[in-house]
Amino acid sequence: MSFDSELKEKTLEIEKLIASYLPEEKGWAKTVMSAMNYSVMAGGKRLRPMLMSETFKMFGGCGKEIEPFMAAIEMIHTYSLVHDDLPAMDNDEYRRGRKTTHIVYGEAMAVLAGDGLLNYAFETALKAFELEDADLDKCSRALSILAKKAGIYGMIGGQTADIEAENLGTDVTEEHLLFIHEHKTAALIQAAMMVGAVLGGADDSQLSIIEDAAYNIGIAFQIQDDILDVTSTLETLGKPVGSDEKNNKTTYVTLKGIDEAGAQQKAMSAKAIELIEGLGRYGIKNDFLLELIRSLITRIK
Ligand code: GRG
Repeated sequence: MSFDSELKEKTLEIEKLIASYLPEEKGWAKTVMSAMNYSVMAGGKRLRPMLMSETFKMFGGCGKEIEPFMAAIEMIHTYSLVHDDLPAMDNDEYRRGRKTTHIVYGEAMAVLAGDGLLNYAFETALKAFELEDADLDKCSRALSILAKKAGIYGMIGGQTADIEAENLGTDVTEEHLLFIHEHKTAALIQAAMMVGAVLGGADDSQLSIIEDAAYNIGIAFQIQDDILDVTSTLETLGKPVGSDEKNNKTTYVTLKGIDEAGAQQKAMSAKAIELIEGLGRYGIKNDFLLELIRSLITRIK
């Protein structure tokens, strides 16, 4: 099967899995559940659950405990998008080719849907502990990675630094920008791959290789996001382009120019591939995962 067909098939399977963990829309709080489901089921590449499941398989994982964690990370990712699109943050009208949650449900309900998704992510991940034969030690290590990488020492910390960097203009240094990218973007990609590795049975030194590889993937992914914000279109991306300029954001592209940003993106992707290929010495390999990382270098959305 070609990589593209396999990617399509796996994305559909992940969509189904995520849908099976979403709340039923009923009762007096039905509106928030409906806004949560609208946001999660709006599409998206499902990259984080896919990286998680492929890393899990790479380490020989085969149980069901990965599934609640896959749904949980997509819920956390989606909440971050819902909140990021709010008028108080990026104020965007389109995401994943659809109207953003606050445009459809109003601002108050979008705040609550984001909060709901973040909390429900942990309610969902905890379901892994209830599975028969669950390895509770691995599950609690995985949960702790997920919580930390999504929080103030991870994604929320990165978003804070990002918001404060707006309007600093040329005073934003490369070091500052790297902190933002590492925390806002790479942290959740690290969480995805590290949760997969821990549940799959990686030891500490292998886990640290995965953390490093995911760091490189995360920064490369963000640089490509910055490039697409300048070079793509609303139709292709499903969200507005020129958003960084609108919000006065310093990005790799404004700091280094498109060519150097592109070269750095490729170098970091190559580093990630080299680190993962290095695990081959332990007999740990997954060709689909490597192909997936390669595909991010040339992604157009
Ligand atoms: C509100 C705490 C909080 C955090 C927001 C996600 C985020 C942090 C901001 C959104 C803007 C942005 C450029 C984030 C960097 C990560 C990123 C490129 C997200 C988009 O991820 P994709 O491309 O989205 O995987 P899909 O829609 O495919 O799932």
